Amino acid sequence: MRMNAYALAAIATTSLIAASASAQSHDHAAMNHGAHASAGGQARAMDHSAMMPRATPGQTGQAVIINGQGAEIGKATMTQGATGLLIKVEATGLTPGWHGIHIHATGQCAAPFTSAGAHINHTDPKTPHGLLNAQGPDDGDLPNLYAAADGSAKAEFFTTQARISQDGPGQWLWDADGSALVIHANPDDHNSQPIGGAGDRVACAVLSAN
Ligand SMILES: [Cu+2]
Repeated sequence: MRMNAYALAAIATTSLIAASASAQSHDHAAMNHGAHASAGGQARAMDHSAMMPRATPGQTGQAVIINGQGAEIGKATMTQGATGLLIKVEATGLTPGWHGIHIHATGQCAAPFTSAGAHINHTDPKTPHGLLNAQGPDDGDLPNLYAAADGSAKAEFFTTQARISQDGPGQWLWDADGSALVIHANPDDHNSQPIGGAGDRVACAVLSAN
């Protein structure tokens, strides 16, 4: 009997609260929203400063893209954002279709561009290649670049794993030996090792302070 009485009392109390909340739902919603937004904003700001360094946005850089014969076929324009780097690619003379494009570790573009080294990947332990790899990606990974039937390609990429500013998130591309943006012959499957089956290096741009 006592258990039942307590249970009934608990239900009655719950119902009362529910009814009260329902009757004042409009005011409560407004109050909760304001409180939530304030607390949420503070929490996000704290998470950012604790987990991800922010860059001062606005710094820019340009790089010339050359093909395997050393001819200029386009340019890459980099703009630093607070949380990552925007890379705008404009190129011509590519074979139509998808092409893997990555940031490589060394700022040297001597054909066949092996001089550009492997992908920037300075995390410890190093992560495998692939934006869609369960253990990846590595820091140099980007989505594929698409060249139209006339061989021209225009795209913007944004990566949080690289920067041109001295401080900020990701690898600093303008370090002592620079870095390189490399376009491959084939699309990157974003998963397999070491470069997602992207094949030969067909174009390259030296990334360094200018
Ligand atoms: Cu590559």
